[in-house]
Amino acid sequence: MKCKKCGGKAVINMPQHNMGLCKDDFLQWLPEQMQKHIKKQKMFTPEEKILVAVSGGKDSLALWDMLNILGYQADGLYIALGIDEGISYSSESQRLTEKFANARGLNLHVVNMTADYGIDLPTLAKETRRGRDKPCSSCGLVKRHEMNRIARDFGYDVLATGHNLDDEAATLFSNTLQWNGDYLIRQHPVLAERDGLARKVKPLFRFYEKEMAAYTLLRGIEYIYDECPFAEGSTSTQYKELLNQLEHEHPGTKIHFFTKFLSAKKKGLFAEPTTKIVPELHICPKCGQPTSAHEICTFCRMMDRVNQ
Ligand code: Q46
Ligand code: ZN
Repeated sequence: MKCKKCGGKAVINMPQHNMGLCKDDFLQWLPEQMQKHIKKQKMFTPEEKILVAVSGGKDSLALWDMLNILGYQADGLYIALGIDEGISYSSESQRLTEKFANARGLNLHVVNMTADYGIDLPTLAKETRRGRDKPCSSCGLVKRHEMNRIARDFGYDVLATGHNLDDEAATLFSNTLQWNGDYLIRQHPVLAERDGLARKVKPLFRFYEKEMAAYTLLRGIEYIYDECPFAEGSTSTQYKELLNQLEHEHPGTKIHFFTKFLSAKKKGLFAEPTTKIVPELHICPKCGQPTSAHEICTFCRMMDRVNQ
């Protein structure tokens, strides 16, 4: 296959775009495309300070790399959850994230659950009995709380995460199967800032996982190959496999599914209903962060319970 731009040897075939590209053209094309979507979706401007949530995986490291190449002021945030039973998932992903940041002289914030809160995530989930065998619901809660806290305390304008098209399509698939109206209304690559919650953006929302893997490989970025051990057998992994089968038969399925959902929303398909779906927020008296819970926020209540 030939590169559509220069006629050289293509290293990646992207049937959904009806094009293949050589290494140099692909490494130029991807950040350019991302820049285009950042502008189009009004995610942030070059004057704004960005906090990138980095996990040590390919997507978040590639995102941080591209923002850096494009000249944005982007610092990283790594949350050490302490998932180290069996395989050293957390310590290895932290090592790779720090290596990446040091090699480029980038600023990285590290939150360490054990050092900062005295408990690692798997123990926290067990002790508070949130989620029967998987700590994912506590994990989501901790990550949201800590990302927002660091963004607020250090004055970042926007919080960026490395969700790619495969992640977004799988989430949309799940929300559609359950007709989860609240989530469908809120699913978007840009969530505006409100009531003390930082603006959240997903600059990779148009890119296939395959493209992100190719980017990190071609850029020589070292990342953690293993998935979090708790991701195994999750429904979102199953939905991704199903969508991959469809994509294989009908290239473009995922990108159409997600981008047409966004256009349908723009045309008013999921107009805000008259009843309040987005809950009112108030400030948690303990940590000062916004919450929809009564009085003390869920994060602080969870921490109180384990510290009792
Ligand atoms: S939620 Fe669950 Fe993930 Fe947290 S515990 Fe692992 S699989 S990392 S995105
Ligand atoms: Zn709180």
